[in-house]
Amino acid sequence: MKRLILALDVYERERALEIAECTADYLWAVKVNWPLIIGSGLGIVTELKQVTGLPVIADLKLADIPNTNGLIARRVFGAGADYVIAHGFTGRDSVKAVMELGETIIVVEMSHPGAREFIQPATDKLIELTNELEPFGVIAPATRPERVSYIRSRLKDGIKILTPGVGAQGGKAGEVLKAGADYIIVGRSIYESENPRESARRLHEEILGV
Ligand code: NUP
Repeated sequence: MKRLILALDVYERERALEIAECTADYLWAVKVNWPLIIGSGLGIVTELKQVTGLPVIADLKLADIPNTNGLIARRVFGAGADYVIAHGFTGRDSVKAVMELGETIIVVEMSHPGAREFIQPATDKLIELTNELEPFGVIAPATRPERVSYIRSRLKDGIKILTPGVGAQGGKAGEVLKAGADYIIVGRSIYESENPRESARRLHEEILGV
């Protein structure tokens, strides 16, 4: 089973397409974030889908009023994104505006140290919101497997857990999958490595071994 998501945080179109193509065999999906969209334009979403045949997740972490969230999400889904990531802290109306347009992933806890300041104290409420709205999935921190277990224990069955933070941020694929993650999101450990295909293959093997 494929459970690896490539975080393609490069600016250049050519490089992005090259890395996506050579790692696609080991991926469940490709995630694009602001760096790639700013560097290459929204059309990269469509191109990545064509080149890899994989789902594309647009990690825009939308955090605006419902109207603006909707204006952005409409264009991004229109470009072919299969999933859009939105913050939950802006409230149900803002999240619903994205969910009305397509499959949504809600951030319930982030992976960096600063997430402890404001986001982690709100995680329980963000889980409640998620259980009420039933989106495709949530973002939870691979850097804190114990938090992934906690989030899993509170989240309704069927809602997927996607975890960034493996590799460059210190998280371990095996640990976070055992803690209850459905997918791991990996960027720098793949796209900055000398051989991205080999790095993706190794992570895929590790996933299969769990
Ligand atoms: O909490 C989060 N942490 C995180 O790293 C939520 C995210 N969406 N991400 C994203 O995952 C981050 O913006 C980057 O695109 C990717 C992790 O990349 P890397 O640390 O593996 O290079």
